[in-house]
Amino acid sequence: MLVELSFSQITFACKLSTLYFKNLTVSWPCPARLPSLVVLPCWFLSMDLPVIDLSRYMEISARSGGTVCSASDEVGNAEEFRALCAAVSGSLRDTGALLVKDPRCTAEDNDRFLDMMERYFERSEEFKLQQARPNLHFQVGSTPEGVEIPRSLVDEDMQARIKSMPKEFQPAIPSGPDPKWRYMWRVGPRPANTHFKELNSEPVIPDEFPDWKETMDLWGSKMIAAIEVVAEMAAIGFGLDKDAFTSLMDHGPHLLSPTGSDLQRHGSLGTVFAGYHYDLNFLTIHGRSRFPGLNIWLRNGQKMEVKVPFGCLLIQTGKQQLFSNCSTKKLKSGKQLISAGCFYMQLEWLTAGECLAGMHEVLVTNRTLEAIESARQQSHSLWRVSSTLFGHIASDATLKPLGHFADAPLASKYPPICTGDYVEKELAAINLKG
Ligand SMILES: O=C(O)CCC(=O)C(=O)O
Ligand SMILES: [Fe+2]
Repeated sequence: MLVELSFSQITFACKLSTLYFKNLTVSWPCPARLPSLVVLPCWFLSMDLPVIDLSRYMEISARSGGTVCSASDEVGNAEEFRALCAAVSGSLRDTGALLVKDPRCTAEDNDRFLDMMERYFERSEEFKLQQARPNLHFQVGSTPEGVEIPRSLVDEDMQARIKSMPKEFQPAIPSGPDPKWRYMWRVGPRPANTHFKELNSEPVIPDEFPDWKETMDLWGSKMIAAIEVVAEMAAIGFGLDKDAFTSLMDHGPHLLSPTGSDLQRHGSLGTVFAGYHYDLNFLTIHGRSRFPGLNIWLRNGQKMEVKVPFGCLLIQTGKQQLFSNCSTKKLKSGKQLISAGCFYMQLEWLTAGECLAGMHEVLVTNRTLEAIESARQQSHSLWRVSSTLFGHIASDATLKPLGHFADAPLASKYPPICTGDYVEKELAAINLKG
């Protein structure tokens, strides 16, 4: 089977694969030599996502005192630096996802976190309900199964879009709320003053888990450190100031948010743990899960089963990313927005050429079944735990078109919005805020 790729897709794919396979030397083909439309086998599109090693960026950045690409930089380094940043922003824009390697986020730390969360989710429902905080919109502590409603169940526009997709790329249609538990652990400093107290509440620590705080903070802070580097690289790649995103993330309500799915009870092929949705935050990072099942959709509409290579982290764009690029309609005063459908369409329209929120779902696939079988044989836990962290923009910060995006012809139609207002509306839409 053959597919047609546009010139820009080819150029970008060549850049990524060159970066990936040539260990980040910058030697992709001269665009002028590529024909304007090329026909390639479809495996080309279904190749694994590129892996960006963050350590090179960190090294070059540290050597140049943070003022990278200045005249004093070695030319080769400056080129490599720019290429790395362009690969990050390009992948986020074109696929909504990115694989990174960060030497600070070790497999040992990830395993320690997974081990503890398996022990937690294996506890009784009664125990876990003690940590639920519905009055705080479940933004700290546990969220029981059957509470979170996937966007695709309530958003008519999204449903129409799903129906219009080619059959092989359509997501599984959930029939009700997600049968997954979750734990929300707030990571990083909280703001001294905020209009959004529920979004920035004290963390909840379950009894009988003496290592809880240390384990969660260790893994959570490492994941945030990785997201911050990606956010810097993306900003540079998009032609914005290096700190354009990270300054807005400062004191954000970042949440280490592992999901916990009971594969003994919900382990049959096709069971949907997290129905087709986008994440409402800025950037999401996923460490390892011991059970596969995450599907993502690329910008071209293609569905891809994610295989995160050992030691790598998956980054996905969330909705706030889009706001940062293109802003939105006014919310503070009224109801007019996040009747999600129209909102989604506006963003899609506005960001043609820029980022889209990464759509994804989690379900029991054949590979999940194989992992269940193997876990059974080795008497390992049958709870599927995700190593998910939601990186947020600070609740009291304003989302608006940044830098040159403010000069986009349509920017004036989209006035600034307070992040906390936006988050609360989105939480209401997925049944987490009453
Ligand atoms: O369980 C997972 O692997 C990811 C779940 C997810 O998409 C989410 O928590 O938003
Ligand atoms: Fe998600």
